[in-house]
Amino acid sequence: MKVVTGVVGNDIHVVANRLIDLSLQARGYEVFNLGVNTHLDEFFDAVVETGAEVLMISSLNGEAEGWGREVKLLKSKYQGLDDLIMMIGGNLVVGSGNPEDIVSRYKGYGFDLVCHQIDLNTGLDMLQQFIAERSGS
Ligand code: B12
Repeated sequence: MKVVTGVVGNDIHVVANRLIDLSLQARGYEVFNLGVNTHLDEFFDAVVETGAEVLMISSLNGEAEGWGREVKLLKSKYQGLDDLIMMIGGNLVVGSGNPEDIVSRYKGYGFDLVCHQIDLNTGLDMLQQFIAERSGS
């Protein structure tokens, strides 16, 4: 399964991005890593170009909160992304907030899986479970 990943916005925190790349590969995914400082439209362009089934975005400095609001509008401009699995993780706000509120806000932005301050392997297990449930196995 193909995954496009990267760190959204003007966010230069690279360590988690490298770990995500390696961990996804270790689990058998084909990874297209756009790295840090990636703007939202670049993610969707890469999904279309590669035919990826999963878009996995990181935010460490919290600026995804601003970008998130544009996700639905931007996604609607591309054809054929209805089945794209949208996942986001890292530090999803600037400062702190109620984790339940943060998850429901990002689900409202159009993300299927929201991993606010959740360990990477737990998040990747959630993805695997989501894929299995969706395919009915
Ligand atoms: C190293 C670091 C830096 C380095 C980055 C070097 C580099 N090129 O990577 C430097 C010094 C440059 C830096 C700069 C800044 N930083 Co900084 N930085 C850190 C620090 C200390 C460690 C980050 C790290 O690498 N951790 C190791 C990795 C492995 O862990 P992680 O990033 O937490 O990722 C884990 C999970 O979040 C998860 N994960 C991440 N993404 C995803 C995605 C999915 C889908 C899933 C499932 C899981 C997942 O997986 C990882 C492993 O479990 C953290 C504080 C901390 N202790 O975490 C602050 C921190 C991230 N930085 C912070 C800030 C504010 C900044 C600056 C804005 C500071 C400033 N005023 O200039 C700038 C940002 C500049 C920019 N344009 O982005 C804040 C963000 C706060 C927030 N969101 O509210 C933090 C949390 C510090 C703090 N407590 O305030 N930083």
